[in-house]
Amino acid sequence: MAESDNAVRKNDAYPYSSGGWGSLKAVTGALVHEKVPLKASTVLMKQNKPEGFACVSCSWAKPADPHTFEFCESGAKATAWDLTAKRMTPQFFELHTVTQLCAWHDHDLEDAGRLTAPLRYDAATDKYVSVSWQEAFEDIGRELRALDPKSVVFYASGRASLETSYMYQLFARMYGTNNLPDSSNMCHESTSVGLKEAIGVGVGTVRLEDFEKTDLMFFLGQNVGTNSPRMLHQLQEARKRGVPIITFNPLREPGLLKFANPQSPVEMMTPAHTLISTQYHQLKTGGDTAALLGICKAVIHADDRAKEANEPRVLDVDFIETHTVGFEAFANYVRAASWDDIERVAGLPRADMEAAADEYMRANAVMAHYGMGITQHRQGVQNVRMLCNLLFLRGNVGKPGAGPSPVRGHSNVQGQRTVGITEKPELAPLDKLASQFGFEPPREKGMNIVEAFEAMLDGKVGAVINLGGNLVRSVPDRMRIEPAWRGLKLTVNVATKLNRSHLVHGEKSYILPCLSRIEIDTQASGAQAVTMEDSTGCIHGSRGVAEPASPDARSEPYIVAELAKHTLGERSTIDWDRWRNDYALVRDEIAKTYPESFHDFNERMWTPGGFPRALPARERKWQTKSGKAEFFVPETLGEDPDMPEREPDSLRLMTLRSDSQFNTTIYSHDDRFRGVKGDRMVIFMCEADMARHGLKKDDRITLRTIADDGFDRRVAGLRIHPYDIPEGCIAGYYPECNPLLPLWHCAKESKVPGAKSIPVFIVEVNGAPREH
Ligand SMILES: Nc1nc2c(c(=O)[nH]1)N[C@H]1C(S)=C(S)[C@@H](COP(=O)(O)OP(=O)(O)OC[C@H]3O[C@@H](n4cnc5c(=O)[nH]c(N)nc54)[C@H](O)[C@@H]3O)O[C@H]1N2
Ligand SMILES: Nc1nc2c(c(=O)[nH]1)N[C@H]1C(S)=C(S)[C@@H](COP(=O)(O)OP(=O)(O)OC[C@H]3O[C@@H](n4cnc5c(=O)[nH]c(N)nc54)[C@H](O)[C@@H]3O)O[C@H]1N2
Ligand SMILES: [Mo]
Repeated sequence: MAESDNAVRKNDAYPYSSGGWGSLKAVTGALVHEKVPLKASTVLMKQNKPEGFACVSCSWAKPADPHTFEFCESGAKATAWDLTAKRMTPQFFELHTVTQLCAWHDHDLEDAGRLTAPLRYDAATDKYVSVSWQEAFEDIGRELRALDPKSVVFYASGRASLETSYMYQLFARMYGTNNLPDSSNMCHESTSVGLKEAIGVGVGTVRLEDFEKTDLMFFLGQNVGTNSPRMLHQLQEARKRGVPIITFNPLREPGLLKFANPQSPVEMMTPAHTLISTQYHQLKTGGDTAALLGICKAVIHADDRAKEANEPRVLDVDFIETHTVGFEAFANYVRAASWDDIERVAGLPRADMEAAADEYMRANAVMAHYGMGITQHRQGVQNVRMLCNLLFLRGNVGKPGAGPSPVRGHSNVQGQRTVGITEKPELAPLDKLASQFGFEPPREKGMNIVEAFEAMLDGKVGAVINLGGNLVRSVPDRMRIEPAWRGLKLTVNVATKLNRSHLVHGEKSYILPCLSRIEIDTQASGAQAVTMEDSTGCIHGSRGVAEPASPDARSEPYIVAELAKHTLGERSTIDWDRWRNDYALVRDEIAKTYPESFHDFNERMWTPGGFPRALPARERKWQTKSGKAEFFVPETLGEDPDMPEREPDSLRLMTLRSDSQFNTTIYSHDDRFRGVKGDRMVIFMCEADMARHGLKKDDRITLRTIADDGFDRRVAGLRIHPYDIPEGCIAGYYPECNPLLPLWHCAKESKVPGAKSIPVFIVEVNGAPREH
């Protein structure tokens, strides 16, 4: 298919391409709004630089030879949000009861500024009151000792450093539980499960140098312009070499169409834009398995013909024979699959999938980038396996310029798993930890997020310790979760800013204010640095550069060490004070636990571009069950089992991010890329569906989830915003739409909530009921 047909169309009337002047204006606006002193804005120059600090926004790779401004609009907003001059002091809490604060918007809560001192909930006054660190640690330790460790959940929200994370998992395990869910459970867990089964490592295999060697990139269900904008640098370089980019996304996302680089004077001065996607396929949400199957079908068909005609083979036969198992079963399944079914489920014409296959067959090295559009489905793991099937057909794993590339979320979410934050005992080196620290770690499986909240609904959870995060807002089924959360005995929140989860507190509740990693962290042995792992498996040092928000805030390693010390007491052989005083000692222990990836950790942590962790699949060593890369026969074409296909009025709701939020942190109510201003209660719908449902722009509707479990899940006041999106699919914002997402509507293998395909009906329009 010709480029112009399915790439950028002449009438793509989007107000902005990603980057460009709009982006620079937004950065300046964010700094001014936060009253960040001009001096502090020079902090941005140290963002993602060797010897500087690792951005607190996304986890994209940090190059060895960074651009002068190695930050993006999203990263600058996140930095400004942390460096804000606004403060939430104990005096603030004297003026407001928790009940009053519950009426505040999420944006306003965080916008009130950084937390400055430890706080404890006081039921008599319904206020958070000041408490000393010593008192807080002692009381939390006492409470935890009185609870059954199996009823305590240790959540981690993907941002905390490798040092903090390693200490945190040791603390939980010495205390007696593997209940270590992290944000990955709602995010790329489908990757951790799917890639592990397929190629033997649960993470992507591409590195930055691969972008210089690739011939083709797929982009599935990831919104690069908003959620990992620094990656646009690599995409743009590749596009300049003529590398095609084939995108599969139901929405026409401006950030995936064209790019003006705010750091290139030429592109800023002229209307020239680089085209990002050379093919743009607007499949139905949940249609990825079918679309990928269609591409595989075209490729296998071409190979069958080549074989018959004695022409050069299309498949990488050598790779398939030497390195894989399960090819024949997969190929037979693909040959038997009907194009009619594929087209129906993918919502794409056969010609689109053939056009993608044609490019794929021409390319020698192919990468596949993907995000939440793939993983957050009932069939999320299957989607990941299908992507691997496609890559295996032409040997696109473990060679330069090729491989699966899950674009991870939080800045250290991948690293937290690497150093033992996992509820799955088989993924943590328990024997090693046992001998290194002289204790008997629990061996039974801990709870992931969905399991933890199911247990909470059953009254089986006593306490939740939150190392960051805002679970009351980020998990599914908010209306059921909030009352259950209120029933907890203890909630402990290590946080930079106030959020809803702190207000929906347990019987006892603490807020422990921590430093942001942008800030200078001084301990007894001097200034400290920490480390993180980026999306490409490279590990970087990060040193804070700004003055701490408050002399009374503490670093995350400090807080975790004190919590462990006060909870474990004599039971722990670890000298937590020494670790708290000098993080280099923690890195030495990480190196002992994981020598393959972390040997000489302290010496290597400042390697420009980071040092790579071990990734056997990159060398075509497959740590899978069979010892080979594993093809997979899909169970279904990808249909969501909860989606009533035959209900004419049902809609599939995907919940996604605007360009002015970082997860539950809402920077503003605008979505510059999608042309939305001042409102997040929005539903994106195509004109055909608007006509079918008799709706006009700006009508307000109420959505209700289709489920027969006896719960009435609805969200009202959603404003119709016409958008280029396939029929039957609608989109709204996360977390506003989370009350619609049932807890059980998740991938069965990974338990990632199906946030991209919620079956819903319209039950009200402008206040008037509709029959269903
Ligand atoms: N500025 C900013 N950066 C962030 C974040 C943030 O909130 N703000 N969050 C961070 C985190 S934790 C994460 S996990 C990542 C998330 O980054 P993404 O993976 O980009 O997540 P989403 O914004 O949820 O949107 C996913 C995209 O998937 C598309 N999509 C929806 N359903 C389907 C489908 O069925 N198939 C396909 N092919 N596409 C689909 C949507 O149209 C959207 O473009 O970003 C990280 N970076
Ligand atoms: N419907 C729907 N639901 C989703 C998603 C979706 O796409 N749709 N996406 C899911 C995904 S991918 C994710 S990752 C989760 C995220 O879910 P969470 O991890 O629960 O949420 P965050 O919004 O990242 O957490 C924000 C809070 O972290 C605290 N914080 C910020 N910086 C720091 C720091 O440096 N240290 C500490 N200790 N605390 C800090 C602040 O108090 C802030 O309020 O949500 C998931 N939920
Ligand atoms: Mo995420």
